[in-house]
Amino acid sequence: MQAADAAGAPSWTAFRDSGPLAAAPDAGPLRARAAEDGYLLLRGLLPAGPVLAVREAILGLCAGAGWCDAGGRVPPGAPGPFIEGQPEYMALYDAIQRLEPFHRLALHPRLTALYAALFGEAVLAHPRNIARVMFPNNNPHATPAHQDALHIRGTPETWTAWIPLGDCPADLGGLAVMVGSNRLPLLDTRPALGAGGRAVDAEALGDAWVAGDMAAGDVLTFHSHTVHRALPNRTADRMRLSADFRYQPASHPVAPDSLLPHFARLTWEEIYAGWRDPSGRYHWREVLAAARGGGG
Ligand SMILES: O=C(O)CCC(=O)C(=O)O
Repeated sequence: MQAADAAGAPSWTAFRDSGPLAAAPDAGPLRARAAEDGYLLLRGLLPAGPVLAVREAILGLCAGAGWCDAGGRVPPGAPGPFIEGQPEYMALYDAIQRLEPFHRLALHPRLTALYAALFGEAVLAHPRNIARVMFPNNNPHATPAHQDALHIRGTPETWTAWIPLGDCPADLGGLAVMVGSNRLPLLDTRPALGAGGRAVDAEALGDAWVAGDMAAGDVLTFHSHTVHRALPNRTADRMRLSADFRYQPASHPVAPDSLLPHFARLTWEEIYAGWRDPSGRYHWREVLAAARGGGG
């Protein structure tokens, strides 16, 4: 158990690793764990290579803007910290959204196989892929406690994959999840600082937080009603990079904006313009057509 602290981070116990369940041929125990805990921590689900390739590409953009060096270390006097919504952040974020390896990572066969096992049917990977660049000492702007269903709508049976882009010790600002909160209804929210801009009253929910160190290739996935929040990035000079990808059963309703680029500042045509390999573009169209009986 970690002690609660002045930065407002909750006390937490360690994640339960469900990696062995994901590797088993029978999906029953994996589904039972997902239904019970509302989250799955899957160590080494992804090979580190493609995760680190996305990290390197994003850090290249950040280094080009002078925010940090190519290793993610913020030098004294560097511009920032910047947060989502600020013009400097959004200009760099547009460049992240154009990165082919970033979008391709969301379609990694180990991710789609995981959700096929969890759902027992065809998987719709939302293309609205999210990246986060969290500066050091961002405490007031660490993502507040929330349920993704508020933003996703469509079907509650949507699961988020939170993937640290590089090794992510808890002190770098990992994610904390409230065990079993997937069984809660959609909760009231209030305006708050940090990604998403709204928070639930987490203190009223108890202290069943789990969190911990994660490594490149680890995946934390959770149900759209599962309450989660970021821990503060307590490091003096390290960027925390992560990705959020979402998946749902293909036969369930989908909100139209889940099929748009995150923040909808660019079109898919603009995002795809520089891609070397055209496969994977508009991947959701075929999945939705098949799920709704229209064929490929
Ligand atoms: O990475 C973060 O700080 C926030 C991730 C998250 O909670 C989300 O996108 O829903």
